This record gives sequence, structure tokens and C-alpha cells, in this order.
Amino acid sequence: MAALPPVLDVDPFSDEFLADPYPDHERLRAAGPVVWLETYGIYASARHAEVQLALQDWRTFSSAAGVGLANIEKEASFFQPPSLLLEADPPLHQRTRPVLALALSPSALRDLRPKFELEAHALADRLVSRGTFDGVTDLAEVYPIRVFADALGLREEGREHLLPYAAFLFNAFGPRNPRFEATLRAGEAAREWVKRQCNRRALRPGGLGSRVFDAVNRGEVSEEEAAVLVRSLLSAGLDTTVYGLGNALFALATHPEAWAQLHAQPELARTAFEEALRFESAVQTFFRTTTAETDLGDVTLPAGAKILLFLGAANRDPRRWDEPDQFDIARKTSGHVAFGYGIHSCVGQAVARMEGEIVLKALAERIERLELAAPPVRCLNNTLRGLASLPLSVAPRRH
Ligand code: QZP
Repeated sequence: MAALPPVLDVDPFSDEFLADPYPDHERLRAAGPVVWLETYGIYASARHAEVQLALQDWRTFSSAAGVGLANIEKEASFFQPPSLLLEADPPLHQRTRPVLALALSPSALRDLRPKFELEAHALADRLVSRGTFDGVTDLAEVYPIRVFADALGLREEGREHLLPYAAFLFNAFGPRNPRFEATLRAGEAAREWVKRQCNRRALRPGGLGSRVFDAVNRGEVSEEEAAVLVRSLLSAGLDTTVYGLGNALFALATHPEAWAQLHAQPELARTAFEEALRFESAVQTFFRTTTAETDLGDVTLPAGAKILLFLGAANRDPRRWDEPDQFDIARKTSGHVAFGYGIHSCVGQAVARMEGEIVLKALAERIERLELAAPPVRCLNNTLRGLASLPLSVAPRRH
């Protein structure tokens, strides 16, 4: 029988919550499968089963009203025009998604891998020889921008806009709070630059971006639509991996037994990165909007309701995971929702995994001990969880 949801006064976009969300995640999961957050007048779920059910049922839990707090059918979207992927339902999504899926296909990735490895090895050599470095500003922010922006075919000039753009964009999925305001000015300037980079002529021929425009020649999308799809690569493809790599390094630097295991077996790099995604999910939350009255868990939601899905909390739900708060690079991580789930699950996840695997493997081969050199500094964002700084000291492998 459907019940009224428990009412919580938790603000998931407050500094206190974002600095350490895990105690509140437990409160949210314990309160029920679906709760009501009175601060914003929204439903929310932090349990794995309900998060997965909602993501699976795209007809009822729609993306077309936006995946942020704002209902973009009533208010303006951050994106002008809206994303043809993230903020679209079938049938539109069925036409646009394959265009990016093809650009990011296994064969496209096979071509990219040697370059990604070369860059990782050069960067790892340089950083390890220094003995201390910042895992975020010297590595996590450097590597994806180099390899992914190169792969996309972006010009070198202006790449400093990419991170402020993403900081603004991911804040914009939340409320118009001071954190959002603080990134607005740099974000708007960056948005103009990003827009200009999404034209066919701005992109290096043969790169991933230009590959998206091949779909115009095949008659699958219009020239304007292709530019908006290239924008999706720029929006979703950089900061997510920056935060994901930083979080993985943080977890490994604070779990010496995990590092020892990875150093002994660098081929565990791929599963170590996967466990880091589960343990500290870079994308913590996004929303869906109901298209009809529906039951989820023990609650009846009306049509047109926003529901906040806590991916990071689902990835630590004890109903789904043994010892969820333990970082264990040998665990079976399949079923985590760090890349989402269902028709909208991350179209670039193979690229992200390749970056994570290659970077962690390059470091594991060179570093025997990885430790914090000073306390890390968190970067609070309405959607992303990650660090602004991660001072590391490394003991190189003995020969
Ligand atoms: C951002 C787009 C975690 C997601 C919200 C990241 C993301 C995905 C797609 C787009 C933007 O299509 O613009």
C-alpha cells in the first residue's frame, strides 16, 4: 500500500552535506526507499534498488524536463539549446545517442589507446622523478584535458575555459545557491568559448568532434544538431574524469594495502578505478521528472514531480553491497551506478575507464609507496564530488 514519504530537512546542496555526504546518505537510505526533501519540495531516493528502477523506467522517469533541479519545460535550461542527449527522451534520444556511441566506439578507442598510453607514461615519469606532486593539479586536471581534448580535436588556445565551464555546468544542475553564483561569471565566458569550438570548422579533421559531423553527411542529424552533440562531449567528458581520477588517487593514497596490491599487480588498475568510482562517485546525483503518477518503493509520486537520485549513496547501499564503506580493489563492482544505468548510462564510459586504467597502471608500475604529503583540499560542487588539491609523496619502485 502506498504511503506518504518520510519528510527530511536535509539539504543535499549545502556545504556541510557536500563536505561529508556519507552520514546523511545513511540517514536518507534509512528513512525509506523514497523520501521528501522539504528544502526544495522534491522526492529523492538514496537506495540502490529504487535508483536503478527509476533509471531503468525512462518512460515514467523522464529526462526531457532536465536532469537538474529546474524543470526546463517551465524554466530556462543551462543549455541553450538543451542537450539532445542528456535532456532528451526517445524517440529523439534514439536518433542522437548512436551518433556519439559510434564516435566513441571500441574501434575508435583502439585508435586512441597508444596516444593515451604515451601521454600517461611521460607524465608519470615526470611526476615520479619529482618525489612529490599534486594528484589533482599536476595529474587529474592535466591528463584528461591533454588526451581527451586532443582526441576531440580541440585547439590548444582557450582550453583553460574547460574546467570553469564544467564547474558552472555541474553546479547548474543544483539550486541557484552561492556555490552556483560563484562559478557563474567564469562559466558564462567559458560557455561562449565552448560554443565556438563546436563548429565543424573549429575541430581538427579526423578527431572525435569532426567524426560527429560525419553523421550529418550520412543524414542522421542536422549540422546544428551535430554541434550540440559535440558540446555534449565537452560538457560530460572532462570534469567527470578529472574528479574520477583525483578521487581514485585519494582512495589509493589513504589505503596503503590497496596500493601495495596494485603495485604488485598493476593489471588490477582497471578494477581499482572501477572500485574508486563506486567508493567515491564523481557524479553524486541527478534528477528525473515523472511523466505520470507512479509508485516507487512504498510511495506514490504524482505526475510532473522531480526526484533526486543519489548515485553515490546507491553505490554504498548496504542492501546491495557487503561492507560498502570499505575500499576494496578486488571486489566485484558490477552493478554500481556511477555511470548511471539504462538508456542514458554514460556513452563515454569506455573512454573514462581507459583513462583511469592507463593512468593508474602507469603510476602503479613506477611507485612503491603512495602517501598524502599534506591534507587534501575538497572542491565543493552541487553535482560532482572531488578535490581541488591532493598533495602526494611517492617512493619510486626499487630496481
Ligand atoms: C553532462 C550533455 C553526469 C552527466 C550529467 C554529465 C553530462 C552528460 C551529458 C551532457 C552534459 O549531453 O550535454
